[in-house]
Amino acid sequence: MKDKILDEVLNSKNLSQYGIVDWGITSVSRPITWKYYFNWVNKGLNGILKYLEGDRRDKREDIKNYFPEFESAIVFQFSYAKKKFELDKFYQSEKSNGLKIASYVLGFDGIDYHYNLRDSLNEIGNQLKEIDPDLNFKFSLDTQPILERDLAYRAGLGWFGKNSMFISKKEGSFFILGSLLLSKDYSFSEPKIETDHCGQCTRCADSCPTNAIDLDTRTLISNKCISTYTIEQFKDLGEAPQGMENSNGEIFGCDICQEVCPWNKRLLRVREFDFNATDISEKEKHIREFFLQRPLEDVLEDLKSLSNRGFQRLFKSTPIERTGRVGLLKNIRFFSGKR
Ligand code: B12
Ligand code: SF4
Ligand code: SF4
Repeated sequence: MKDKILDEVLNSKNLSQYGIVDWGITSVSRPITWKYYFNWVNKGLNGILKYLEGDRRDKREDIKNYFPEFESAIVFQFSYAKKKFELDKFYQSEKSNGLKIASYVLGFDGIDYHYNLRDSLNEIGNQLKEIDPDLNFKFSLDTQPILERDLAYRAGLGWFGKNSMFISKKEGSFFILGSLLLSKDYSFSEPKIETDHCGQCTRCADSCPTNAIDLDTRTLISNKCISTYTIEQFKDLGEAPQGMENSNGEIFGCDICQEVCPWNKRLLRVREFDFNATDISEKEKHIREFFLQRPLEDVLEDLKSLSNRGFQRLFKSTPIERTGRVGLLKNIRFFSGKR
C-alpha cells in the first residue's frame, strides 16, 4: 500500500503540478515545541492575535484534540519563491511606486491560498482514498488549531529560524505549509529531526525595522511585527509599530526578515526560475495595477472613494480581502505621511 501511494500520489511529477517542492511524513501527534508556544501565549506575546489563546491554544497541544482519528500527517511545502524572485525585479524597476506587498499574496495566482491550496490538499487526499478507501483525512492550512511549523519539524523538513520562519536547506522559507492529517499510519520510519542551521547569524533580527524578533526566545513579538499591523489590524487606531517608518513601504505583510536570510538568498541565486509575463493571472495583475504601479495619491483617492462592498467585489478571494478597505487605507496613509 505505502509503495503504491509513493508511486502514484507522492511522486514528484504528480506533486509538482500543485507547486509542491517537498514533503515529509510524521506519526507524532504532539508538538515537540508545545511549551514554547504555551509560554509565548501566556506572556501575551500574541498581542492582538486573540485566536491563538484559550481553547484554541489548548487544542494545539495534540492534533488528536482536533482530529481524534489521527495516525499520521503528510506535510507539504507549497513554494512561492519563483514569485518572490520576479517581484524583487519588479520592485527594483521604474514601474514600482515604492509600495510593497508580501510575495505569498501574489504567489498563488493572486488567490487567497486558503482556497486554492485547500482544493489541492483535498484532491491529493482523494487520490489517497482511491488507493485506500477506508482512509479518512482532514487538511491543515493555517487556520486550524495546529502548530504547523512544529508539524513540519516533526516531519523532518527543516528547522525554526531565528526569524521564527520554518526553513528548509533545499527550499529556504518562501513556502506555505499545508498538511493532510490521516486516520492511518503511512509513515515509514520516523524522520530525522533537522538540526539548527542559523549558527551565529543574526541578520534577520538586525534587519527587522521594528525590532519584533526576540533572539533569546526565537519568537516574534506580534504587536511589533509589520505583518500583524498591516494584515491583522483592520481598524485605523493610529498606532503603527515603532520603527515602521524605516521599512521599505510594506503595505500588506512583510518579507524583510526572509529577504536577508542567507538560506533564501542562496536559493534565489542558484535556482533557475523561468519566468515570463504570461505567468501573471488576472487577479494578480489587478492587485499590481491597483496598488503597486501608479502614484500613491491615486491609490489613496480610489480607496477613499470605494465603498467597503465595492472593495470586496474588486478583491474577492484575494488575500487582501481579509484586511479590507479601511485596513489598507490605514497602511497606505502611513507611507503617504512619511513621504
Ligand atoms: C499567528 C501567525 C502569524 C503571526 C505571528 C507569527 C509568529 N512568528 O508567531 C503573524 C501575523 C505575525 C504572522 C506573520 C507571518 N506569517 Co504567519 N502564521 C501564524 C500561524 C496562524 C500561527 C503561528 C504561531 O502559532 N505562532 C506562535 C509561535 C510561538 O509559534 P510558531 O510560529 O509555530 O513557532 C514555533 C517555533 O518558534 C518553536 N519555538 C519557539 N521558541 C523556540 C525556541 C527554540 C530553541 C526552538 C528549537 C523552537 C522554538 O515553537 C513554536 C511553536 O511550535 C501560522 C499557521 C499555524 N497554524 O501554525 C502561520 C504561519 C506561521 N505564517 C506563515 C507566513 C507565510 C507568514 C508571513 C511570512 C506572511 C508575511 N509575508 O507577512 C509572516 C512571517 C512573520 C515571521 N517572521 O514569522 C507560514 C510560515 C511558513 C514557514 N515557512 O514558516 C505559516 C506556517 C502558515 C502556513 N500554513 O504556511 N503569522
Ligand atoms: S515580518 Fe517584518 S516586521 Fe515582522 S519580524 Fe519579520 S522583518 Fe520584522
Ligand atoms: S537570517 Fe540568519 S539567523 Fe535569521 S533565520 Fe536566516 S540564517 Fe537564521
